[in-house]
Amino acid sequence: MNPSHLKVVVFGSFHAGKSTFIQAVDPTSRHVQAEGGEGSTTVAIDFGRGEVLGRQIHLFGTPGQERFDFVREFTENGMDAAILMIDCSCPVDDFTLKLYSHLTGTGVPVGIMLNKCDLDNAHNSITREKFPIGRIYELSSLDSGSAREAFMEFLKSVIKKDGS
Ligand SMILES: Nc1nc2c(ncn2[C@@H]2O[C@H](COP(=O)(O)OP(=O)(O)O)[C@@H](O)[C@H]2O)c(=O)[nH]1
Ligand SMILES: [Mg+2]
Repeated sequence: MNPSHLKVVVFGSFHAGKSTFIQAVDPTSRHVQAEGGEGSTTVAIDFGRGEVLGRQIHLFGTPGQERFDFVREFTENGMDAAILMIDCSCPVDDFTLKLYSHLTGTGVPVGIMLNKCDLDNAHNSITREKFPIGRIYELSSLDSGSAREAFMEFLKSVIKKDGS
C-alpha cells in the first residue's frame, strides 16, 4: 500500500452519483480535464481529498469510466481501494454487475455504496443481495453527512485491515 497516501477510485454507471459523492466528501474537490491516452481523447476526472485515521486519501472518479476501458485502466493503476457507486432507486444494470465482477477480482477492498437511499423507490434490500462480497453502505450523496460517514467507515476498514 502506498505509504504517503491511499488512492481510492470511485466506479459506477453514469448518473449513479459518483461526482456528487466526491463533492460531498470534499467540498473543495476539483473536476479536471485530462488526456485519455488515446491520441487527442480528453476525459474529465473528479478529484477530491480526505483524511482518515491520519492517512491522506486521494479520491478519483471519472465519467469516462462508463464508456472507456482505457480510462478505467489508468485510473485504477495503483489503487488501494475501490468504491462502487450504485443508484439503488433503479434496477441494477449490467455495467454495474460487470464492474463488480471486475473489481472483486482485483484483490483490493471494495466498498459497495448504495446511493440515493433518500428516494421513495430505493430498493436497498433487493440490491444488497446482488453483492455478496465487499462491505455495503447505504447513503444519500445529497446529504453530505451520510456520504462522509460511509466514506470514513469504509476507509477505516481499509486502513485497519492494512495494519498501518
Ligand atoms: N435523490 C438523489 N439524487 C442524487 C443522489 N446522488 C446524486 N444524485 C443526483 O443524481 C444525478 C447524477 O449524479 P452525478 O453525481 O452527476 O452522477 P455520476 O454520473 O455518477 O457522476 C444528479 O442529478 C445528482 O444530483 C442521491 O443520493 N439522491
Ligand atoms: Mg460524474
